[in-house]
Amino acid sequence: YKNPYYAPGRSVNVHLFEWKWNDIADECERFLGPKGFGGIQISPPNENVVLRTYNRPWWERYQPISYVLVTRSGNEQQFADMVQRCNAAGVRIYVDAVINHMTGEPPENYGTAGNSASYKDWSYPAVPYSAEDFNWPQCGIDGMDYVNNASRVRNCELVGLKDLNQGHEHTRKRIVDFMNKLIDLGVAGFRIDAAKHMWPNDLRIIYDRLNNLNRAHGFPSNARPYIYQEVIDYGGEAISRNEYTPIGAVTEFLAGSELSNAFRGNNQLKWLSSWGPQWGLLSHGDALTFIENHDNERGHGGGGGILTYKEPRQYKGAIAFLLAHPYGEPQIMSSFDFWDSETGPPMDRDENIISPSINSDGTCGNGWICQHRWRQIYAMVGFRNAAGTTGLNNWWDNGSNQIAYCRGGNAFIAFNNDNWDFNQNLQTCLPAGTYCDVISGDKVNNSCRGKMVRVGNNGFAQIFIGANENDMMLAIHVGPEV
Ligand code: LM2
Ligand code: CA
Repeated sequence: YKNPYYAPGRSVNVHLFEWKWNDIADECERFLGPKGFGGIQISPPNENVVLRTYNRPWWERYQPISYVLVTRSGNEQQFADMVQRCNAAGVRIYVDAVINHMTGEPPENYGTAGNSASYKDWSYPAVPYSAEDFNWPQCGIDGMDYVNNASRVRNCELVGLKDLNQGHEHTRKRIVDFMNKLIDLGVAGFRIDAAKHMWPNDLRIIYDRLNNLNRAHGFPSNARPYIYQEVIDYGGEAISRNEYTPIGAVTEFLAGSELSNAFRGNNQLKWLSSWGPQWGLLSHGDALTFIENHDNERGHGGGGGILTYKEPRQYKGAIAFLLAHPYGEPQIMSSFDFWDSETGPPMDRDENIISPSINSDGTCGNGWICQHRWRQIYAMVGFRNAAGTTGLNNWWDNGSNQIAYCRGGNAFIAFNNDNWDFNQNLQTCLPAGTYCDVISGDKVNNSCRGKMVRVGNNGFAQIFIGANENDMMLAIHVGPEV
């Protein structure tokens, strides 16, 4: 369950938060495929409650009404078409699976596929679920439970959301059928939402009943779905992320908090020479790493202090480090613009999600940030693919915030987070030649719009990153520039 089954030569999972299936299919063909991306995390595809009262917040999608594949992102046929086209473009799809709970206290009780539910009767007829499928007696999770009561965290309601009993066979069967339907449609795996709120043993039974990945979509035989479980664990709670690593990969929230801290200048970059498990992070094969997710970029999920697109210079630095370093299976966020923490995606008067527009410079409009289309970010996907499975070598630092390292003999990166220029003659580990820095500019028609770096016969090159440059990093690698 820990292999994302990326197509050969690809890496990096991008969360296309609240995107529509048709737009994702287009994006796979016109951008993500050509740029070497490995996969996409999509928003929950199953029917969710419609919260018109709150002006359709993004979080309505974390309140399931049924497992019918109709949401504001599209219907089942559009979903199937997306998976087909993305897999054909070499890009995998991972589903955000909301299986811990159903809806919360209603103002409204109907869903995006037109089905209704009755919260007060514990009734979700379109699944169907009734009272016996939920944990009983009803209870709520309070703050102290996280510190000292693992059973309540798992058996009581998370923010009042009706809590499913995954130990109950009928419930389990509905969940397994839902997930297997998605696997048969060609998805490569799942983000398990709120995994901390479910018993690892129940989850293991569910995972073991999942089908192998669909060979008709290009997966090898006997391939198990990639499973990354969302467990927020900064330490000090009754439930540890280590309870979940025996059954699948786990989201490593410490990666984002530590790198945000360092690239904000609150910790020297030189210490990153030991980045990975020595920092208290999960072992490499267990970790899904990221800077921010859809919760903590907007202060939900206990978030705060995490770098986001709103602080672009430090943010791009942190992402470049995450993608350049061999540790972990990295994911990046692709957001819509927001000014408060509840607002949903850009929508028209009929509450349909508005598609991102693509500007002539390749960036997005219509309220979409599309971090994955920022040159400094997609260039680092190319860097990671060029680096492949090589390790980290030739670490250099200046004793504070200027660092550099190689990935085998394929790639070299340098960072300057000091307030003076970086100007050093360094070993790049690359074959002699002239390279185009992928951070400062694309290579267009064989001409480099960014900085040129001349690597001599001994592998050394003069590396310069001015303190006032737009970006704090410089990256060069063998192979194609994209
Ligand atoms: C998650 N991971 O464990 C998701 O990443 C996170 O986005 C979800 O919360 C959460 N778990 C449940 O799937 C979001 C959002 C909450 C929101 C819930 C449900 O962060 O604020 O809660 O989705 O939509 C909302 C209200 C809350 C209310 C609740 C139930 O904000 O005040 O609680 O609905 O009505 C009374
Ligand atoms: Ca639960």
